[in-house]
Amino acid sequence: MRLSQNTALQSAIKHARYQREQHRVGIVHLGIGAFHRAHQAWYTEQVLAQFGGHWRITGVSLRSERVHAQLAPQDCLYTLEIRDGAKRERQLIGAIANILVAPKEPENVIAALAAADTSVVTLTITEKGYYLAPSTGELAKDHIDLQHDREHIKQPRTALGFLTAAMAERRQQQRPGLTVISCDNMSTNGKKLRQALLEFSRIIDPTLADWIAKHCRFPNTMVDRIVPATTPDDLRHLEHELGLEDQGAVFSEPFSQWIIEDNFAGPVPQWNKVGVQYVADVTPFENMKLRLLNASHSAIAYIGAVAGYNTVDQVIAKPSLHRFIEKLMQEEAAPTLRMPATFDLNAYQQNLLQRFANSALQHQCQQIAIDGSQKIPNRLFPILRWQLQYHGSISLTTAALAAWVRYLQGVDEFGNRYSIEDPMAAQFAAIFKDQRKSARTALVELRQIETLFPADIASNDKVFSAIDGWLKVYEQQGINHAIQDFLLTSKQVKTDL
Ligand code: CS2
Repeated sequence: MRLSQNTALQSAIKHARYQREQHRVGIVHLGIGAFHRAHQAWYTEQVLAQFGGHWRITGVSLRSERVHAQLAPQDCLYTLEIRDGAKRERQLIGAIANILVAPKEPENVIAALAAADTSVVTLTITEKGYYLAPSTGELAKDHIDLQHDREHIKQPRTALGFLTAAMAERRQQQRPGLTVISCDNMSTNGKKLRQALLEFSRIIDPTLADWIAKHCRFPNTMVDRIVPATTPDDLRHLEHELGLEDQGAVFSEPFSQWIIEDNFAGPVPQWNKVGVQYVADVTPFENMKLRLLNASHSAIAYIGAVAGYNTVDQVIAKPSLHRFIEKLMQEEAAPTLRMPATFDLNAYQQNLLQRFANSALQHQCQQIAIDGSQKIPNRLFPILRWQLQYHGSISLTTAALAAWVRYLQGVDEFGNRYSIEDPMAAQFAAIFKDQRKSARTALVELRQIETLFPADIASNDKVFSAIDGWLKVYEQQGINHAIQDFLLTSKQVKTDL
């Protein structure tokens, strides 16, 4: 039997006792994946249960019908299972009211965004959904998707196109502007979204861009919760436990954090009453999360994928790799941060190591490894820049970058092949076409790609000779031994100093 409004009531699963249909939609979410369901929708569920309000969510899939097929047949109800070691906690989430599949019904998406009840839009569209060149931060106006939207603004494909079309409608209907909240892992995500949207809408209609600038707000945010992709095994297991089939279930860790810049265009849910922080400046928290959590994640993912580990917890269970990640955080990433005086940055790092060790999550290295060209500029480059500026160490950051370059070869140290998912995959494939080409030779070619490395980094010989040095030892000894050796010798270097 499938989970639904009717079957849920008879099941043992914990659910909030509010009448779903009495709450109208006030939020439209673009890019509804597992993360949204375990994070923003979970916070919103608590607001609905405790404070009410018209804050249910219309979820929009910008590409596939998958989430619609998962949720629509079960009245958009789903289970959030929180996993901590052997502990499991399950909660039914009812905050999502309906799911729209953008390519099939673009006009309904525009109508939802333009609706009088809608005052908040949230987005998880991943870094590439903003169409900002990673190396320059400029809008890729001529990208084929944006070109399409410029020509067919009433049937757009991208989040920028949908927002532009909806804002035109709102202006025409004399409706208020929206609070548009980016929940993607980019530094100053709100500012970037604003810039991308203003630039794009200006091409369509300069007066519309002015209207958006005047009436809408784009708070910067820091979002955090580790939510691995759901697997068929997870669903089978849950069905066994619930006695109900739930195709929309999501699985996450207990930890959750959401910090939003206090910068709203109109009403927003009382998320601040259920654990969300509204602050004047999110930047220190964003940087902290990107440079400690996400940078470590990327390092773990590339080292792990190359050295033949499947999951984050397997990597972190190896003492030398645990130490390596700890050192990357302590010695290279943390010094670049400026946190409020009362904030315990050390405790934050130790907590991250514990979160990474959560073996119940089964967070795949290959999942985190996706889209490196988009993620690395937000995670590792800022650390490099700071360390270069202050003549600090870049050894560990370049070790992580080298692992990424080695990963792009598409084959692990045991000869197992895997595919590279990245908007720049075609360029990488061209470089690695000759399977005998070493990662060191490829590095020279990668360095020439202007859209990949920003000019200040591309021109820095120190950075590239450090990456090259790592690739050489990875080739000679394998990544595990190379890191072990480094940890032994760096200890000596430190005492020598
Ligand atoms: C991860 C993030 O896949 C990735 O790139 O680093 O999704 C990470 O799990 C979240 O940002 C945690 O909040």
